[in-house]
This record gives sequence, structure tokens and C-alpha cells, in this order.
Amino acid sequence: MAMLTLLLLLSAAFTLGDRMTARIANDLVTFAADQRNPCPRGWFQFNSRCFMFVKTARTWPNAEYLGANLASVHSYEESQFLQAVVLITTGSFPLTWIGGFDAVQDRLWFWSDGSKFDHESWAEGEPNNHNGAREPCIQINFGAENGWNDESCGKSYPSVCSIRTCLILQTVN
Ligand SMILES: [Ca+2]
Ligand SMILES: [Ca+2]
Repeated sequence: MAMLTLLLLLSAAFTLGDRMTARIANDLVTFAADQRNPCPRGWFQFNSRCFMFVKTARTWPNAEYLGANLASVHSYEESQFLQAVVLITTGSFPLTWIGGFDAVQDRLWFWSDGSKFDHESWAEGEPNNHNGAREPCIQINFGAENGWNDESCGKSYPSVCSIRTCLILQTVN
């Protein structure tokens, strides 16, 4: 039932011309949060992780924090949820780092939190190493469909980071 409601919210987001509205984004994050939400204030829960949008623009390597990672994404629903978190926090769709990077140009991708790279939501034509540049790091909200783009890691953007709820509960208890 819970998953069905989430899927209905997601499909509603996409009947609106591929553009998520602030109201739907709000419904998404409110729904995803558990009654016993273990996430600290300012973080948004999705399944077993908490996510936070970090407004300060940093290079991809500088956006990795001690105790948290840039967010990894493992499903279409999670990808949409991250977009909702950014929209709710900023009111728009700024380009934003997540934790994906390639070890072999566009052929071998990893997540900085060590989880398996088992989902992709690339924007049309991406990844592309634009103009022959090395573009090893992944950002969201690119192009008309707000998909993923590979970008040079030294450029500065806001970021979304995540932490496992079990780590937080362990700290609290
Ligand atoms: Ca690339
Ligand atoms: Ca690119």
C-alpha cells in the first residue's frame, strides 16, 4: 500500500510534463518520512537513509564529508526523491552533485559510499565528456528532463549527501 501511494505520487509528477511541482515534491518527502523519522532536523528520510541538500557550492571532492557521503541513487523512485528534496529546499532545479564517478571513462561507474552502481538516470545524450573533456563526476537536474550529467569534478555546485539511518540510531542510542 505504501509503495503504491509513492508510485502514484511519482506518476502524478510525470503527468505534469516531466516537471515536478513544489506541491508534489512536498507530498513525496512527507510521505517518505516515517512516523519515527530518525533523521536529524533538515534531513529527509527515504527508506533506510537520510538525505540533505547542501547549498554551498563546492567541488565534487570537497563536497564529500566526514561521516556522510555524497548521495548514491539506486532506483528511479530514489532519483525522483532527490529531485524533490532539492526542489523543496531551493524552489528550483539547480545542478547538484551526487556521489557517482567513473574509474574508466564512462564505462566503469562507482558510488563514493561504496554501494553498487545499479541504477542510471542520465539526461539525453549523457554521459558525453563534453568537448572531449574528462567528465568523471555526476550531477543531477541537467537538461530538459532534469536527468544526470557527467561533469568535470573541479567545478563547484551544491550537493546532496546521505547517511544511513542505522548509523544515526547507533549514535543516538
Ligand atoms: Ca565521463
Ligand atoms: Ca556531460
